[in-house]
Order: sequence, then C-alpha cells, then structure tokens
Amino acid sequence: MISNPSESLSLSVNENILRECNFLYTDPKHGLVDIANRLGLRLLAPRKKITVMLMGNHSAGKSSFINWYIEEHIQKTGVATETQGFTFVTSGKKRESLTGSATLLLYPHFQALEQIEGVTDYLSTEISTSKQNKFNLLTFIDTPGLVDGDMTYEFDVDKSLIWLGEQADLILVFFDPMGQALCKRTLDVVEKLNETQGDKLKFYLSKADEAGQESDRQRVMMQIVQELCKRPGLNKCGFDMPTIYIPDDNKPIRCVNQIQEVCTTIERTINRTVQNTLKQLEKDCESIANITKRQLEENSAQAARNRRLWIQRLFFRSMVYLAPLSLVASFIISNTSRANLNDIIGEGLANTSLIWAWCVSKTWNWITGESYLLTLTMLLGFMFISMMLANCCCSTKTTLTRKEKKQLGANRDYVERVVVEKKTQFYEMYLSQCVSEQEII
Ligand SMILES: Nc1nc2c(ncn2[C@@H]2O[C@H](COP(=O)(O)OP(=O)(O)OP(=O)(O)O)[C@@H](O)[C@H]2O)c(=O)[nH]1
Ligand SMILES: [Mg+2]
Repeated sequence: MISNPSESLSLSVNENILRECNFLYTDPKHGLVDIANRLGLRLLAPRKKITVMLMGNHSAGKSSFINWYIEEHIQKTGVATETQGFTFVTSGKKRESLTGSATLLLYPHFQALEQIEGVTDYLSTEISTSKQNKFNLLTFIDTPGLVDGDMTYEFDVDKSLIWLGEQADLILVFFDPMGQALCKRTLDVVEKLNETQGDKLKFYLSKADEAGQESDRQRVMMQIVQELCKRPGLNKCGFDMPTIYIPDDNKPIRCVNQIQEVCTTIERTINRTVQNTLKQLEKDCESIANITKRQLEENSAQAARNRRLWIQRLFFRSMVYLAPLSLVASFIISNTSRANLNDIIGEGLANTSLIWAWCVSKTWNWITGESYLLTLTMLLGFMFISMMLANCCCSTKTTLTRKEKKQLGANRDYVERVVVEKKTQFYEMYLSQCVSEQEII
C-alpha cells in the first residue's frame, strides 16, 4: 500500500489508478467493454488523462498559459491571431507533432468531431516530454481565439467549442482586460456551455498585469461580470474570477497573481475524475453482474419452459398415432383365435390383450354408435386435434449452450472477484494518498 506522501508518488498513484482502470475496460482478454458488449450493454472506457479545454478571446493568453504550465514553449504565442485551430497538447515519451487525422486516431473518443465540416484540417497534436506540474495526467485543448465581426472561420467554431467542451473535464475561460473581454462570440459560447456544463466552467481575468492600477482591474472585472450576468443563463451571481498573469522575473510584481489557483483547480479536477472513474467502475461491475444474473435466470426459466413444451408435444404427437394404432390392434386381437394368441404371446398376456381389445372396441362403438363413417370421422378429427395441439407446443426458444453458460459464469466471477477487488485496492490507494497529504498539512 502507498504510504509515502511525496508529491511525485501521489501523482503516480492517480496516474496508476487511471491507467489501470482504463486497462480493466480495454484489456483484450477480459476487457469490461467487451464483456458488457456481449451482454448488450455499451460501456465507455475511462480516459487515462484529464482533458482541460482553454477558451476565450483572441490574445487572452491561452497558449501562453499552457507554455507556462508545462514550462516549454510548445504553442505559438503573439499579438496576431496565433491559434487558428484546435491543438491537443499532451505529455509523451518523445517530442512530436501530429496532424488532424493522426490526432483523431490518438483520441478515438473525439472521432465524432469529424462530423463538423472542415474541422479535421484544423486539428493537431503537440506531444511534449515535459513532466511539470501535473502535466503527465493532462491533455490541454488549446482553442482558436474568438473575435467578433468580419473574422470568418473555416469551420463552425462555436459548434466545435461546445462539442469539445462537453467532452472536457474542465473548461478554463480566459477574459483579458484589453478591450476584447466583452467579445460577443465568447459570451454566446459560454452561455451555451453553461446550460449543460456549468460546473466545469471556470472564469479568469488573464493578463491581469496589463490591466493597470488595482482600480482599473476592478472596473474591468465589474464590466465582465455585469456582461455575463446580462445573459439569462449566466445570471446566477457570485462569480468567482481570479486575476492571473504569467509571472515574469524581469518585471516587478505589480498586482496579486492567482495563477496557482488555476493549478489547484486542475488538481481538484484530477482528484474528482479519479473518484468518478472508481465510482463508475463500481456501477459498471454491478450492471454486468446484474445483467449476467438476470440472463442466467431467464435462461434456466426458458429451459424449464422448453422442457415442459417438449413433453406436451411428445404426448400430443403420440396421441396422433395412438388412436388409429389402438383401433387396428384391437381389431387384430379381436379377430385372432384364442389358441393362436396363446401361442404367440402366452396365455397371461393373451387374456389381458383380449380384455383391452374388448374395452377399446366397446368404447369406440359406444362413442360412434357402430357407424363406420362416424368412426372414421371421429378418428381423423381426433388425429387432427392432437396434431394441432402438438404444433402449438412448438414455440420453444433457443437457450444458451453449455459453453455460453460457462463463459457467462466465468465473466461474472471475474468481474465480482478480480475487478471488484482491484477497485477496492484502488480506493485504498487513493484514500491513503489523501490521508497522507492531510497529515503533512
Ligand atoms: N503582460 C502579459 N502578457 C501576456 C500574458 N499572457 C500572454 N501574454 C501575451 O499576450 C499575447 C497573446 O498571447 P497568446 O498566448 O498567444 O494568446 P492566445 O489567447 O493564445 O491568442 P490566440 O491564439 O490568438 O487566441 C502574447 O504576446 C503574449 O506574450 C500575461 O499574463 N501578461
Ligand atoms: Mg493561442
């Protein structure tokens, strides 16, 4: 069990849990996704990394924040509109740049983005070897700077942002104080995202060091908050908008910098995601176990029903032949001499057969009044009804084969024993890491 509370170890615990959980779902041998699929249940494998989307006006400092966080100049920054598409920035073993199609291969859960026309050409991935902060657990999505007016985008940027925002675990919205803060397009997208992803949205006043005096900063912030509150969906007051800027050792510190607050929010999101992943794993295991139990129960009930139907069918089928056979047999027995019967089947059996033949012929004569035509009609009617009843008992349904039943049971055992045990282990690892951190504080 993890007892060392050092930062690096705590990071590796979360990383480990997410990776292991992902493997439990995608394992080619016992993957939960495959097991669930065979039961008609669709499961999504949890992601190994947390997705943080940055959005905001053009030149709000989105790309600069990513560069600062990972301590590497990976994204182009500048006063011109630098980021024109969506860039996934993530950590890896080797510095690499990938195009749109390769990006979608790397992130299959973002594949549906292709449906937004033209966006694939504006997708890219930057893989960095940086291990700064919690970067090895993150994928940043750097988005195009938003502007109003004549600026045209080659794809539906609002729709893309909303779709990506729905997939992200955290959305950082940057407002800069330099005139662009009240960009209508940004406010429109934020309002739309707030309808369904409100708890993921975090607002920041970026480049706060450029906002002048404290009073100017307050005024800009008031303006932004007022503008946000004008939107019906966003009018919930109590806006928290920390002021941040990229620290520069060459510039004297002029105002409060809450940039660490962004890092704390990212860490909280990581912890929340790990907990949610474990909770989801627990739920998925329960669903698999319940569906398997139900299917096995339904299967044995169906097998019992099939058995009953089979016996009934056998009975009615035998009736089809039994009536004419008994008539023919009784006719033959009645017309065979006693001596011959004794020779063929012995005296005892001959007596019984004669009594039986007498009973059958008396019964038929009593029913049909000794009319041959009525006997024939009754006989055919009886055979027809027996045949119909036998056909009614044909509605058996296929049941699981012995091999399939064994496989279902084995999968349920695997989920209930191995996966649930692993989940408990992950919880313990996660909790021991939290307790250790508190002990330090
Ligand atoms: N003073 C100051 N300048 C900043 C800060 N953050 C970014 N900048 C500068 O602002 C300019 C725009 O920064 P970017 O990071 O390119 O902004 P962006 O939001 O990515 O812009 P687009 O990609 O065009 O949307 C660059 O010249 C940065 O050097 C900051 O915190 N303080
Ligand atoms: Mg940029």
